Amino acid sequence: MSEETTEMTPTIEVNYADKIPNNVNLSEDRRLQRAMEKWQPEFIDWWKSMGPDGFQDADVYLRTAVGADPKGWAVFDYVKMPEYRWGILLAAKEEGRVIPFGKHKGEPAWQEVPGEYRSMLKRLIVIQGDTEPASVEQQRYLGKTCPSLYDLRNLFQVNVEEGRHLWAMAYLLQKYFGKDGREEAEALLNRRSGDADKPRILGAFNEKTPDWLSFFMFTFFTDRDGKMQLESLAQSGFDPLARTCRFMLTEEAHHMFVGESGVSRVIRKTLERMQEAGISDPNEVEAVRALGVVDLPTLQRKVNFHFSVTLDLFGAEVSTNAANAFNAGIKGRYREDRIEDDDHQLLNDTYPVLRYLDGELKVVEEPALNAINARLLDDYITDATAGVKRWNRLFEDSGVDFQITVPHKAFNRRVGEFCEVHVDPQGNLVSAEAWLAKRDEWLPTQADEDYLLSLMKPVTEKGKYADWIAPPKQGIDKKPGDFEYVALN
Ligand code: BYC
Ligand code: FE
Ligand code: FE
Repeated sequence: MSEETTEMTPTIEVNYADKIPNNVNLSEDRRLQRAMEKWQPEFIDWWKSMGPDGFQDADVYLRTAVGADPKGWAVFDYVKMPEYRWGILLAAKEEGRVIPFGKHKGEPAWQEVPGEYRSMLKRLIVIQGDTEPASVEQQRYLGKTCPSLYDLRNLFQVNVEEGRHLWAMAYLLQKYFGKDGREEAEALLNRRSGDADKPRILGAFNEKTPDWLSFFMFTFFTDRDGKMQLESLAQSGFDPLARTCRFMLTEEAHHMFVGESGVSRVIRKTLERMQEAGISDPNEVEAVRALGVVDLPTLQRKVNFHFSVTLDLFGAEVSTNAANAFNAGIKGRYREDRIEDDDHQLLNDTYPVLRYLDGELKVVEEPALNAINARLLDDYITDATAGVKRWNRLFEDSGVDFQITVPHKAFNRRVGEFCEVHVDPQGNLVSAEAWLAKRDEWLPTQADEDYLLSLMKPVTEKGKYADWIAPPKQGIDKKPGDFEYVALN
């Protein structure tokens, strides 16, 4: 498996001489520059108090985006995280770009915020921006139990890039939304993941990420929502948003790589130990746990949890918010520019949506505009399922009869069409009692979590890995196995 690459390679000329690295001519916009320079120390305060706990002085082998060469936009070097060159990076402007969908389709893309869509646009940018620091907060304590320096470095790479994604949204708010944009940019630094009084906006971003398997599942499943949402926003008729998201997508690929390869390594280690011990039945959980590796039923429950919680991030399947955003040309569909079988306005189209109606789950043709979220959700499920299939190849020839499955889309939902009903992972409606009776088979239990936490012993020796996870097949930046990815001072 190699790192996912996106086809959109940005051309950037980054000005690293400025206090804030940027490719948006920041020094020519004094008002914005002042606003960003005021926000910067507040961001650093937030980073130091809510970012990775305990590693702020460590030298971390990180990549930073530089230069204009499309193939070589990243340089790797040792950096102390608070000194990371966060900045404002947009993908290159496409001359003559037009709005690709909705009722303004074909009109020149907006370079300024269209007044009538101001509040809608601001809301979407705020929601996107809110997830970025939230994930850093959720992952704050993971460094203390890292399975290796390689993994520690990947965690921190993801964290600094989510920090940069926050910068990206703070830039849009401060440049294009005046005083209330500046207030929203501050509020992004003031909400806290999981806080009862000032929680992050979306559900999944208030959950805990207490162990490394959760981290890998999160980056595989939840960062993939980031990919889908950013791809949709990258189509926006509001050009600065489109260009910002396009650049963010180049960073997102690495996050999903960390998740996919992380879970793969967990599976490989479990299979290796099971084979050595002569265990072929995945349901011999106690025997497998005695080997000090993650048992496969627990892995499946983790998949069920992270998948279903992430599906909630798509909002209601049938949504007028989403219809309005599409019609306005603000938020498109997944890779709208590659959809060839409709007119990108959808006034007369329908889309099949699974709904809960008259006591049953059934597919209903809905007006396509109202089904924008449902379609993105389906696209997400396709994308995530392909990744799960790659995991399942690991079981072939292992002698262990097991396959990971993603649960039905109605399973364990809190938002949208299925939030009121109880559905099993196969998609059958069940009673509340039946659901509760099976809950511990389907979703991680406290005992599962306790077991996972018992495995989380830090390994910080160069080239060494915790016993529950296989080493990666390749180093980062082609570094050898014993490379010191993080120098703990
Ligand atoms: N939790 O019509 P509805 C990422 C609210 S991940 C709480 O159902 P809509 C990342 C909704 O706000 C990508 N509330 O949904 C990953 C609305 O409230 P108001 C993040 C929710 O608006 C890993 C009401 O319910 N980016 O980048 O069509 C690490 C009815 O709304 C939830 C985005 O999401 C929920 N789950 O769609 C780091 C893109 N769902 O306004 C980063 C921007 C819905 O009536 N956001 N509600 O008070 C959007 O496009 C949309 O806001 C949503 C919701 C897709 C989230
Ligand atoms: Fe992000
Ligand atoms: Fe991400």
